[in-house]
Amino acid sequence: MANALVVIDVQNDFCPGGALAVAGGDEIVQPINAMMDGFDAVILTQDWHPAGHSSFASSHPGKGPYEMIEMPYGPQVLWPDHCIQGTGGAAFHAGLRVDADLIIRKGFNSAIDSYSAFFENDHTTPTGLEGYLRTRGIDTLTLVGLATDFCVNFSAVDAARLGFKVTVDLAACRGIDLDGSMAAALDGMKAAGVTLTGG
Ligand code: VGL
Ligand code: ZN
Repeated sequence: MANALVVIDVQNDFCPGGALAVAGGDEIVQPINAMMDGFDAVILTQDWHPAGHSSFASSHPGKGPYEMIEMPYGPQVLWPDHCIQGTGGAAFHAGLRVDADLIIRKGFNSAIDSYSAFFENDHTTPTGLEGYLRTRGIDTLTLVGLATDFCVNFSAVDAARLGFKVTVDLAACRGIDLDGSMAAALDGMKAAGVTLTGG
């Protein structure tokens, strides 16, 4: 069986100067590039929202960024407008190697957010990544990228639940940490059977 490096959302809007900047987000670019040759496959994910996406605070009059709302599929954090399809903010960091096997986009459905690379936030609608990995015989994943406590966390927990052997290399991740979300994410990943390294 084969392994893959899954690089989550290393995009300009999640790096310093971006719309939803993660502290130190750009520090992981070179370490991730250096890891890529050590895997059978490299997969990049790209957060890819239409303008007016339902996860944007600007789509909910009277609400501000980082407030919570109840969506049909559960609670949802409201974010600043970010990673709008085709904008510079949605582009990968200019230093990131993009000679990957697969680039998978997520969050393109206006009505639902998609933190995980595997399922939208209803935890049901698949992105297709599971099928891609299985048909390539990939059973072992290392996840890196942004943000540790949102898209990396949701992707890692889903992958473990699907039966993949999952490692998150925390040295090549950076987090947002909203109301204790970092500690909760680390606990949740451990409980799901994800191996955490580089912390
Ligand atoms: C992310 C918040 C909103 C992430 C994406 O990549 O972690 N976080 N959209
Ligand atoms: Zn997003």
